[in-house]
Amino acid sequence: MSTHRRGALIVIEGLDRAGKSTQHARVCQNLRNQGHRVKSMRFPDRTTPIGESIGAYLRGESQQEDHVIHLLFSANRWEAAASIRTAIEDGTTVVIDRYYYSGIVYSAAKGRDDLSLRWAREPEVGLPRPDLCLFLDVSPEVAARRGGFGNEKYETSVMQKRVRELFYELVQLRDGEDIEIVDAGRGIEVVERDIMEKVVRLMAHTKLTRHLRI
Ligand code: DGP
Ligand code: NA
Ligand code: NA
Repeated sequence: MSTHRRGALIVIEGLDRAGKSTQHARVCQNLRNQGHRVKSMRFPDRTTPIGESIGAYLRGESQQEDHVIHLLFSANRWEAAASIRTAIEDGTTVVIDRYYYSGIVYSAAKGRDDLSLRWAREPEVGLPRPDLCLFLDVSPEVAARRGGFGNEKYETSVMQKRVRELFYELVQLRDGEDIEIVDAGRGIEVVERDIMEKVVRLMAHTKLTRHLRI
C-alpha cells in the first residue's frame, strides 16, 4: 500500500458577512505554521478574462442572462480545475474561499422555475470534490449587525435569506459531500478554533492516502 499523502481540498463557504474571508486566511496561515504546503484560492477568480466579466456583472456594469452568468461562474472554476488537481497530487493542500456550493445556491436563489438547485448543480459535476466544506452560517440579524451589505449584485437581505435557506437544502441533498455547518455568529477566535479542530482531524485522516474524489 502506498503511504504517499496527497494534499487536502478544503472549502470555506458562507453567506456574505459570515467572516468567510477572515477565516479562510486564518486556515491558510495556521496550516502553514503547522508545516503544510498551502495553496490559497478564491472563486470567483476575477483575474482571468472570464473572471473579469463576472466582476463587471457583480458590480452592475454589465448584464448577463441568468443561465449565462451561472455557466460563466462554473467555467471560472473549470479553468482552475487542473491546477487544483496538480497541487493536491503534489502534496499541497488547497484552501478555497467559495466554490461550487456558492455556484449552486446563488443561482438557484433567483427563484426561476428553469434554474433549480438540480439544474444548477450539473455544470459543477466533475470538478475536484472537497474533502471538507465548512459552511459558515450566520442569521440575517447577525449579518445586519455586522454593518450591512456592500453594493454588489447579491448583497441584499432578501437574496441572502434565500441563499441561506438553499444552503440548508443543499446540506440535505448532498451526495455524500462533507458539508459541515459552522456557527459563525460567535467571536472570530471561537469560530477559528472550531474550524481548526475539523481541519486538523482531516489532515490526520487516512483518506489523504487515497486519490481525490471526483
Ligand atoms: P465574494 O467575492 O466572495 O464576495 O463573492 C462575490 C459574490 O458572488 C457573492 O455575493 C457570492 C457570489 N457568487 C460566488 N460564486 C458564485 C457562483 O458560482 N454563482 C453565482 N451566481 N454567484 C456566486
Ligand atoms: Na461578497
Ligand atoms: Na469569492
